Amino acid sequence: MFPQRPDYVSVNINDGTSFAKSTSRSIWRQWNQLSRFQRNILYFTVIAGIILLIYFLPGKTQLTTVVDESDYDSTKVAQEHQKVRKVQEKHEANHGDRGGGINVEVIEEPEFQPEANQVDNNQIGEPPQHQLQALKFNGPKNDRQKAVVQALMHSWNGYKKFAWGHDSVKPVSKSYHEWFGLGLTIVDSLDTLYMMGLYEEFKEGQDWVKKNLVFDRNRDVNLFELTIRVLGGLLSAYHLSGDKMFLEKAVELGDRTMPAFASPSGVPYSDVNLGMRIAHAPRWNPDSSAAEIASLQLEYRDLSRSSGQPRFEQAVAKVSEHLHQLEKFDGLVPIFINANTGLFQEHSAITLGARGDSYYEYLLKQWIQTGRTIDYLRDDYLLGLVGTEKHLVKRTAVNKHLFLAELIGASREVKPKMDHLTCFLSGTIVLGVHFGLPKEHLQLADELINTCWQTYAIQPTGLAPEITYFNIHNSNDKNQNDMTVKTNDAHNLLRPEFIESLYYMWYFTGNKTYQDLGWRIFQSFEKYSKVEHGYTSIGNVKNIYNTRPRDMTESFWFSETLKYFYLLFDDTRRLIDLEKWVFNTEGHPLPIYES
Ligand code: DMJ
Repeated sequence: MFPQRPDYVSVNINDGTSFAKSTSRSIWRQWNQLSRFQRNILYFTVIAGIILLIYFLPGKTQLTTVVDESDYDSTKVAQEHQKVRKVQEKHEANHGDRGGGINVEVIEEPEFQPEANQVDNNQIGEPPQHQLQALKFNGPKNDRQKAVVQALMHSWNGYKKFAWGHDSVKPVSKSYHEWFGLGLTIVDSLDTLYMMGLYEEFKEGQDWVKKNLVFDRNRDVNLFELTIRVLGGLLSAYHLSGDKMFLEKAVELGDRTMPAFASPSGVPYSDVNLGMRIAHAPRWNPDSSAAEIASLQLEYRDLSRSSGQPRFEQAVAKVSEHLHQLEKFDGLVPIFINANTGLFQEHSAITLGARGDSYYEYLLKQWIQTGRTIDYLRDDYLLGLVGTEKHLVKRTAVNKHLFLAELIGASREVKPKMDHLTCFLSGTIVLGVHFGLPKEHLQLADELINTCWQTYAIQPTGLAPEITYFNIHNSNDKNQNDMTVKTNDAHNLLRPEFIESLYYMWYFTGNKTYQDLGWRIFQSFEKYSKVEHGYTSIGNVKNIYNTRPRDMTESFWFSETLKYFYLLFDDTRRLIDLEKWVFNTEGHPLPIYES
């Protein structure tokens, strides 16, 4: 027989000691004596209490996206805006009034729906956190993305068949090209394969890196190219897949490059021998390139923070700080700098194309990578734009197309030519504006997009040449199209910069026109660059009957051009969340830290 349960709950108030002793037994006894109704009331009370607790607890327990967004809007960006305004005011006198309307409308924010769980790992000087979770991507979602994946697979298969383990495939002669001897195409492709959901192919690359990627060869390599392609590729693969092996390889590589920073000025030498662990200036020139020494910082900082070894970040931060205090030409830098003296070659050219480009790009991106906490990086970026607008922005005589000229020699003579490389700038600008920099920059971004598009559209192949010259003097002939391409500049190397900018424009505006322009270019690659075993650089964009295939697929076709196409055709626009990731100059995403 069960003892009869009382209809009430009795609470005994004892002194502390006896209560402690008998607590568990008496609670259990009392619990058994409760009626079902009384138990249900208690259940309900406890559950309601827990819900209330969760609801009213401060900060992180709320939906993170909501918290992040309100933080973002109300405080940080507003403060940054103010600071930036100050820099702007300081240099107001330098601003040119360009007139014309702004066509870019930033920023219609779509709701963020992460496809992949993204993990923050923002410790420095602390033991490395290796519990990175693998991110998951679900593959192409529409016909355009599927076409890009097909193109990637077509190239990848050619590389596998004729060049596996070598730097690049030569898809026409069915052979390979060796540059560093580091399997560049594999390392550069890893994160693209991963983002496209091509896990089998990713695994092939991962296995190769694990077993075959070694850095002990007695061979000179270019520090910048090595950093953006190999170090960036390894780090990105590490962050996406969570495989520590990639980080270990990256640390070993970082170690072997450190002699490059042992110059009297701290400005790195351009070439490093990984096997011998020695570094030197290039054989053909005593200087390093400004863009090259200023475009290592995202990778080395990330290496330090991921590995817990601060020396990598320290070495590159010193370079940035050194550059910051050098005198510039209204924020613009000459493209050569001497590693021994630490001084610019003052009479070298000024350009946002080759050897200048990513100096400006990394000022902004470093600022973003460090949670927008290092003001001088943002300020130098803004000054660079001020100088660009004052000295480099020019217009063609007939059609008034905006382009960015180069300045040559001590007299800073204007040379009306622009590299395709310069087309990266629109994307960088719109990224900066998203993070609170002055919206006025959008006009430059927009007009440059239009001009870059023209460099594609006016060619019979629909592909842009490496370099375009602009007519700035003769406005008499109303029929001339203002742009000319010299025979030696008519090649197309499958470069990414314009597609990259289209992606950023699409990401921040949601304007489908950018996708459509990209699709037209993609089709031109299909028509004029595709060969039986991949895609090749061509020597001539000006003649559809004589494109002169060059028999070369640069690894940035895999790491950037195809990746940015894929992201451009992502209708959700949030496959990679730019609040959390920043792309290095080779298209490898790295995490954004809080500071
Ligand atoms: C890439 O290696 C990088 O984008 C670099 O910043 C410039 N050149 C190529 C692509 O064109």
